[in-house]
Amino acid sequence: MKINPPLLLQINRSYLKLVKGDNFPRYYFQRWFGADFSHTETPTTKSNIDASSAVPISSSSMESNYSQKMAADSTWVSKIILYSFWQSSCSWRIRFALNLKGLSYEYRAVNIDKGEQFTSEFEKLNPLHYVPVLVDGDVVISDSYAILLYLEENYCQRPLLPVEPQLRALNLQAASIVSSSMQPLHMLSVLRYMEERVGPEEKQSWAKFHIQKGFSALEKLLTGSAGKYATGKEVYMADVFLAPQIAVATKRFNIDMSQFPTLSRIYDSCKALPEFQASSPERQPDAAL
Ligand SMILES: N[C@@H](CCC(=O)N[C@@H](CS)C(=O)NCC(=O)O)C(=O)O
Repeated sequence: MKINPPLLLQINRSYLKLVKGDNFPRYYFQRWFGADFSHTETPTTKSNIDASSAVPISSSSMESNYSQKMAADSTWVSKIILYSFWQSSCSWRIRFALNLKGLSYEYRAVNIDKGEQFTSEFEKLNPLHYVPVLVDGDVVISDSYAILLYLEENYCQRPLLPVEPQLRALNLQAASIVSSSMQPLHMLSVLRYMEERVGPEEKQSWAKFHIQKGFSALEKLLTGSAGKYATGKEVYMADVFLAPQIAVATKRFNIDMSQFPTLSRIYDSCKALPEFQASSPERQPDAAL
């Protein structure tokens, strides 16, 4: 049977519209064009919370080849805004994930060192006063784990979770160890609290203890599954959470990674990725170098 190509295209479009709803034009174009990682202006849209006026501290964006092509399409408007701080490892996870998925976004800097997370405008976005916050049209999400799952469900290009159940669970577990059992114990507000109540030395050894504990567990957990990346040949969610954590642990807390050979190998693989390099703190518009 001969199939008419325009008809095929139409069926494909209807199917995608069905499964992706309003995201169809963006989804369609993002599947077709690649991305690069230079900062320029990106159009934005309104959300229920007026995210555009939330923290107008400094604003830049990730623009890509495909988004320029998308901008030419009148139906497509970039929606993703990321509230981020250059040194925040939680924000770094999302910058890395967005780059891996080839999604352009507008970067809005929130200086958590200067307390900009406590403004009433930012509180509307995240009552917990933490970065990152991702705004995608009317959707506002303020936790890196939830953001990653949201991106995974709504932007299916370059999956960050494998299909195989065991490997999928392993990725979720590794990401959860980083985001629940490591980073919260050495975050800015916790260390400030400790410094005030206990002392500066204790603050550092407390952080180091919990980082080493987490890495020891992750080293054991991932040794059997790791290839180039944490769970094999492909970069997935475990890597997205692990690599920024290792970077922060070595730079800020002087953790010796030679005791964790598997994690070190995974980190080296991530460091070689342009998507990781572009997401690094020093490449962000608010980097104070
Ligand atoms: N569970 C949250 C944690 C977010 C978080 O701890 N963010 C840090 C930066 S990495 C922050 O905003 N800290 C501000 C503070 O401690 O006051 C996530 O994964 O997004």
